[in-house]
Amino acid sequence: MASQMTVAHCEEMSVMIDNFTFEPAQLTVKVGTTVTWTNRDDIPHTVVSAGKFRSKALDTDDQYSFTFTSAGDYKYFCSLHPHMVGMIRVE
Ligand SMILES: [Cu+2]
Repeated sequence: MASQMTVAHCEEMSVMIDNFTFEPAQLTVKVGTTVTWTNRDDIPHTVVSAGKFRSKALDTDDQYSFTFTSAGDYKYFCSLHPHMVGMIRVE
């Protein structure tokens, strides 16, 4: 549908961590999608959603993947820099 916004229909999506920012900061995916975060910064970051998922500290070019199996809004942040926030909307 032309009027739809950034709804992703593929089953693998990527979020880049760059310059203390999750890019894109908000992502809408379908149930069953695997999202992979890649740290492009030269300092460590984490990807943490309270009670949902938690990565280890990601060094440069490290990746973390999580498969979303139920719908909802998954707010997440970097536990090392809590001002870094993002959200995955699963529908
Ligand atoms: Cu961080």
